[in-house]
Amino acid sequence: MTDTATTTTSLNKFEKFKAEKDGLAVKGEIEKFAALGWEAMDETDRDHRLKWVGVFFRPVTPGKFMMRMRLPNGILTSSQMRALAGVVQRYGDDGNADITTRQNIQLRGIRIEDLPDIFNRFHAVGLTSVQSGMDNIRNITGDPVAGLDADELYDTREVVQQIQDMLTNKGEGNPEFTNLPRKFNIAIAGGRDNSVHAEINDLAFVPAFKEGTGEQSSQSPIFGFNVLVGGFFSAKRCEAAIPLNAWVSPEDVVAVCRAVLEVYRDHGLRANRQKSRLMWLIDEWGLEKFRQEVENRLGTSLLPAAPKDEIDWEKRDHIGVYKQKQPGLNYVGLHIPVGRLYAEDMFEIARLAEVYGSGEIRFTVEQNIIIPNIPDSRLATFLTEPLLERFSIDPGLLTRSLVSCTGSQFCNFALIETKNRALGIIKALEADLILTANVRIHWTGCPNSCGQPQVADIGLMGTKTRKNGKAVEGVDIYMGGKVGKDAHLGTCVIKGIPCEDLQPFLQNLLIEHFGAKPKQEALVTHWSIDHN
Ligand code: SRM
Ligand code: SF4
Repeated sequence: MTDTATTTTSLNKFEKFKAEKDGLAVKGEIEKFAALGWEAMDETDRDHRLKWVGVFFRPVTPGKFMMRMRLPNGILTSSQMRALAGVVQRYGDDGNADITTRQNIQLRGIRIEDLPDIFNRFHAVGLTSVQSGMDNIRNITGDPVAGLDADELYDTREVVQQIQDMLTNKGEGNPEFTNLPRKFNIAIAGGRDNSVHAEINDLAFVPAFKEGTGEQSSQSPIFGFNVLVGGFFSAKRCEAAIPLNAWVSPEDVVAVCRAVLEVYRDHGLRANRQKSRLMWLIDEWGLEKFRQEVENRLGTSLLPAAPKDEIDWEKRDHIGVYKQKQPGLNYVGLHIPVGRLYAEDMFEIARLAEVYGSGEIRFTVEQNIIIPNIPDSRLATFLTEPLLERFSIDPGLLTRSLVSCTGSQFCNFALIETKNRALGIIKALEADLILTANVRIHWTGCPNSCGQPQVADIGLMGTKTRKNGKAVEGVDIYMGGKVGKDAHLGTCVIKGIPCEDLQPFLQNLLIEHFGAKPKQEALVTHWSIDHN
């Protein structure tokens, strides 16, 4: 395989349809599609190119599309939340929304005939869903408590917005970056606890101080970021990002993103989609050549990395009430079970953010919500709001850290149902066990790993297995994922546990490895990690 895209004859079907017509071209055809209806549309436009404007055909619910937004740094306003709620509301029982593992939101039940109106509504409140799927750059994550946290090293909000503006032409769509070899993930960490899972992104920036040199040598250390590259999960291979040996000042982050993306766009491997993520190019070239090409695009040398980064805290989950750096103000993290919201919840969250806070709402990569800027004087009343009975500030120790991907309810890749099953099993485990610390359990419906089982204490990856000679839904179990300081990926420790046996299996795992105690001795079973 050579550096560049392969010849037309050997193009795979995705490269072929991208070469025939750029994905973003569908932006000008939305009225036409709305008039045609989903059944009469060209299939490639419907099933693939619409993802360039964030609209996903769902084979599981044909005619009811999903829309994936872009929310830089996971931040939105109450009017934006109301606009999203209004869209979901019109679909009755089909309408709902999910907060995603990239601090983002997806809406469900969308009808193609409503798209022109939906896009107008988004435009009116400054929302965009452009370039959020297929071979584009995903939602850019930033510190969820940026600008609120007294201990933060850098407020990531502005730079995340600048990167999105550059890559998407301020949300209108940017053809420069609509034909990447594959998806691409970017994260910027601003605090000491790596709230964004920097290590699982194709490109990540982590806080690091550099000693001044030359005339600056007498000055105090200068703030900037060490750059990580090549982190990704896929069904075939999962890798943590590796250091590029580069330190960049905050003003240079946007230019470095552009340079890395240009190198990936122009040289990333395109023949085999299983090998198209950035790390495969770094493997083929070696890190030195990749770094050199980034420098060529930048038109200047990169400084070597600072000797150490500043990620030295355990990861926080931001659930509960916390003082902000602004005196007299608080941010409150609400737990949203598996990230699922309905229209009435979304309207209510918007109302609470306006009445008690400044109207701002934030999402975390754990699929939860933060409402910032609540004055001390209003906090007590806020905490009595009925919505907090469902979206708790103090959930059970397993519920608190539960994360789940979409699963078979809406995703055709799924090998198992995830969200409802995850909630049911966690509830039963919490009823049977006394826990002393939270245990991070992540569910993902297939090896694509959208639910990030490799970062969890216990990761559950959907699979098909056999029980009593019959094919049944099961999970492969991952353990050892570490987040925050010294983050590293967990690995698969046991394969093919049938979902119907999972609750006793997890119960034993929690007792043996996480200090849980059964409420009744009789509940202890003899499943263990050695079982196979
Ligand atoms: Fe994902 C494909 C859902 C985060 C790795 N992912 C999909 C699709 C679009 C498949 C499809 O068309 O049905 C899923 C849509 C299902 C649906 O209807 O909701 C889907 N991915 C999600 C979300 C919603 C999971 C969630 O419940 O939160 C997350 C949306 C994030 C966002 O707002 O953009 C989501 N996906 C991730 C992550 C986690 C992350 O970014 O931290 C990963 C692993 C990290 C990575 O990509 O390196 C991830 N998704 C994948 C992959 C494997 C990529 C690969 O290189 O092979 C696929 C399959 C693909 O792209 O072909 C995939
Ligand atoms: Fe769908 Fe698999 Fe991603 Fe879950 S992990 S959302 S099942 S592609």
